[in-house]
Amino acid sequence: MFYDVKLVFQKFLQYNLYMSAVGTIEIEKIERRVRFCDYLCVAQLFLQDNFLLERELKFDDIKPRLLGHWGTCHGINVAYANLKNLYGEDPNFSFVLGPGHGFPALNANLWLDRDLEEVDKKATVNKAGLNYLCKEFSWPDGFPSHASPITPGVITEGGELGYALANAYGLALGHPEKTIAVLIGDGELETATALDSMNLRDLFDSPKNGRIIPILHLNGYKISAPSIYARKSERELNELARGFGMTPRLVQGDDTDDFQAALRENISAPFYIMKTEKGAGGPNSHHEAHQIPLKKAQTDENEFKALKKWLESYRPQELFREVLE
Ligand SMILES: Cc1ncc(C[n+]2csc(CCOP(=O)(O)OP(=O)(O)O)c2C)c(N)n1
Repeated sequence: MFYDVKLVFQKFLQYNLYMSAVGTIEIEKIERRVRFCDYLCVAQLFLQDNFLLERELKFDDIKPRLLGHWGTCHGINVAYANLKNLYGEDPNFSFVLGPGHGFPALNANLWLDRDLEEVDKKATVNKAGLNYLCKEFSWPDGFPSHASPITPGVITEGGELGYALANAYGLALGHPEKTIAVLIGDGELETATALDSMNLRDLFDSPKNGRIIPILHLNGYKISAPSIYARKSERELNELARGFGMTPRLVQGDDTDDFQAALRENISAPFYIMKTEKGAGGPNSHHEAHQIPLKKAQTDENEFKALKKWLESYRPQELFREVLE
C-alpha cells in the first residue's frame, strides 16, 4: 500500500486545525448565542416589561397585541451563529437572509453584533438596549414586525419570497474576494424565482466572481403546511442539488459540531441542506408554530403558564451574564 506522506501529514494538520477551531468551548459559545437569540425572539414577540424575568412574570408584562413570527427563528439563529463563528472577522463576507418572517431573529442578531446600534442609538448592547429592542418590536412607532428599510442591510423589501439566492449571486458578481452565504426557505425554494436562480450557478462559475454558500432551510413547513422539499427523500434532495451542478451536504442544524465541520469542508459549489424543526424550543407542534404560539397568553391562565415555562427554559439572566458580561 502506498501513502503520500506529505498528504497524510497535511490531512493530519487539517484535522488538528479543525479540532482546535471547533473545540468544546467554541461549540458552547455558538450554542449559547443561539439560545440567547432564541430567547430574544420570544421576548420581542411577547414582552412589554420584565424583559429578563428579573421578577415573577405577570399578565401585564405581556404585550396586548401579539404580532410577528416565531417558527423560522431558531433556524435563522442557528445559521447566523455558525456562520458568524467562521466568517465573523471577514470583511468580505455577507449573509443574505431569505425567510423574511424571521425578523425577530434578524433583529436579535443585528442588536447583539451592534449593527442595530449604528443606526439606532437607543439599541445599545446592555440591559437598557435589550429592554428597548424587546419593547419596541411590533409596537406603534417602534420596529415593524418584518424587516423593513430601517433594518441595517436590507436589500429587498416588500414581503415577496424568492429573491434571496438571486441577490446573493448579484452581490458576488465581479467580486472574487467576496463570500456570500444565503439562507433560502424551503417554502421560498418553491417559488419560480428561487428555483430558477439555482441555474445561475452555471453562468457564475468564473474566477472573476465570488463564492456562494447556499443553505436551504429545511424546517419542513411553509406557513403551516409541509413544504414540497420536506416531502422529498434525502436522495431526491441530493439529486436535485446535483442536477443544478451543486454538491449537496446535509446538516442537522442543532448538531453544531457537524455544522462547523461542514462549513470547513472544501466542497466545490456546495449546497447545504440545513434541517431544523420549525418552532424548535417552543410550545407548539411544527405546523402551529409559524406565527404566534400561545396567542391568548395575556388572558388565559394555561397559556400564560406555558409562556412562563417557555421563557424560563432559556434561563435568560444566566444567558445575559454569560454572553454580555
Ligand atoms: C411570492 C410569494 N408567495 C407567497 C408568499 C406568502 N408566504 C409568506 S411566507 C410563506 C412561506 C415561507 O416558507 P419558508 O420559505 O419555508 O419560510 P419559513 O417556513 O422558514 O418561515 C409564504 C408562502 C410570499 N410572501 N411571496
